[in-house]
Amino acid sequence: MTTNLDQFHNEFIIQFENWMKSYFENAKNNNNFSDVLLESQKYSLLSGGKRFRPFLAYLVFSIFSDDYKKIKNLSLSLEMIHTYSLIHDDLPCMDNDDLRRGKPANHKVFSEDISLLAGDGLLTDVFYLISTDENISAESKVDLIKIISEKIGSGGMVSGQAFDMKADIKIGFENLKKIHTLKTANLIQASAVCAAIVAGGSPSEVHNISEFSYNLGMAFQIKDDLLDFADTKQDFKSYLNLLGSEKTEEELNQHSQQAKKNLLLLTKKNIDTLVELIDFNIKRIT
Ligand code: GRG
Repeated sequence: MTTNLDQFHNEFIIQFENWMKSYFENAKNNNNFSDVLLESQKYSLLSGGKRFRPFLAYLVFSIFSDDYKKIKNLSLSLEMIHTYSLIHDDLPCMDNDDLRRGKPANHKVFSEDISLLAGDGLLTDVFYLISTDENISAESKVDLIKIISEKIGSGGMVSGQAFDMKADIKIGFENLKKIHTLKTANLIQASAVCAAIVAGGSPSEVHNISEFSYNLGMAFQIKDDLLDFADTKQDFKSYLNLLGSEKTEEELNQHSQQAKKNLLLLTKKNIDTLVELIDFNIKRIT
């Protein structure tokens, strides 16, 4: 059976692939772009991710507006930030992973220097894309730049990674929750909040979307822990290790239920796809 969520996903994928294509065409026409840098960025951006963050932005936007060109640059930016974080996360000085999505990690195909620069470029280009977006207001641009830099910068995702790198076996639940919040929930929350702002949501709507997406972001990471555990069973920086499987499932359900309650506070009627996304996360297998 095709669900509402499937329909939105099909529409989104078509739009997103077109947006990505035009992004790369523009980049290729810029003589200052290094070919190998662009190839390295392309390799990771086009290597089969779920596109969860831009899809969430698309769904949030859709409850307010259908003028999707307004979230083109935001959607690309969210996937570029996610991709930069994965390229850097796989580097030998970080998690030292040879594989990503079943394929050689970026630094295994290109070299460490190019991978590092590919990530730096993706992150920096986000701020160019947003600040030069002709479809959104100057006020929204400033809001987006503020939210994104706050959520993924030194007080956000980057410190989440630093805490993660320095964590030891005595980590404790509260510290792990903080790492999960900063490393994962923050970007998911920024994706939804920025989409609501671009769509013209009121301050109270943006607030509800923020609460919803924090809970969805935590549920996403807890589900990730459950999937990783099924794979490797050995990471001490995992809810499974600290809480056991029953309590971890409970945490997943609690955050998912709370996310649904946050959505119900929105006066918008068409929230079903976001509710379906919460359920999709609970059941996903990758
Ligand atoms: C500044 C050196 C430096 C690093 C940046 C690397 C980093 C900060 C942060 C790491 C962020 C990270 C790897 C978080 C984990 C989040 C997570 C659950 C990733 C997997 O996301 P999915 O499942 O992946 O959406 P796909 O493959 O579907 O795109």
